[in-house]
Amino acid sequence: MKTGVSLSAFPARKGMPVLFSEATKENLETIKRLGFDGVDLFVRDPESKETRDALLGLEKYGLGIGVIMPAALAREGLFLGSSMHVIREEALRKIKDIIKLAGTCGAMVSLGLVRGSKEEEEALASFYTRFTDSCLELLKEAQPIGVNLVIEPINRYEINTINSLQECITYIKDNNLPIHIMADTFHMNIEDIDLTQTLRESLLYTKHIHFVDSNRLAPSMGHMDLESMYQMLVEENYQGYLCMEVMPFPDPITNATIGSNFFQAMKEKYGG
Ligand code: LER
Ligand code: MN
Repeated sequence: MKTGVSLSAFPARKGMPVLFSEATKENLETIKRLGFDGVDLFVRDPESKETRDALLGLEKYGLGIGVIMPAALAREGLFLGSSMHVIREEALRKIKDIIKLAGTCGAMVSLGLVRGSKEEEEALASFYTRFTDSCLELLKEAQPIGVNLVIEPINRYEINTINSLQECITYIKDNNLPIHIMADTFHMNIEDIDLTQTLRESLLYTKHIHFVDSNRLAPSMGHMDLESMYQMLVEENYQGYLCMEVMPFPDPITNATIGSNFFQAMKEKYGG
């Protein structure tokens, strides 16, 4: 297993689960020194200087990129499942550019907040039809260059589609999509029932995990049994990232250090 932290190429807005804001020398040095293998990189413009500099910095420090996170597009009101054609087209155009970027650095691309919510009155099936069309369109870009797309289930207070991991597995199976899953234990803690068992059942599809405690801080700072989950992931030979997509509280270095100590202790006890 590999470990990571969330990093934004741009100054993170307050409230985002971004541990390190901007790919400064100090931040990259800290991430490396604490033993993390890489990052999930939040980008707002794949062609900007800030994004290019972040990629160069990560390469210089020998840090990988697990997933490129296009959550900033959702903030701009761009959604892959929108009922408005122009919005969907613009979201598709921008995510295709992010897929091309991911192809240059061996990363996956997340379809999380950017899938959007269904209209209050409409049936979930109508939303799914639009979102599935968008996924098929993105796969045309992603598959030839070997980029994996991952759907992230997100809790009901942020979005009203694909909230639980169980729903995500069903959606992918029903639509027979060559798409994977990014689980997030913070959202699972709100939406799923038997967390360790559900995560185990998802592993055929799950390629990346946001490994976060109940309060969206580093593992061991909240009340979740992340140790059992870690142990199960070792048993199942999970090879992907465990990424701390956490809030920067009380401050990034304290939070990252606590997480790094947790991963070190788990590795000594269970391997992985
Ligand atoms: C959203 O809450 C989330 O978990 C992120 O991965 C951002 O899309
Ligand atoms: Mn997440």
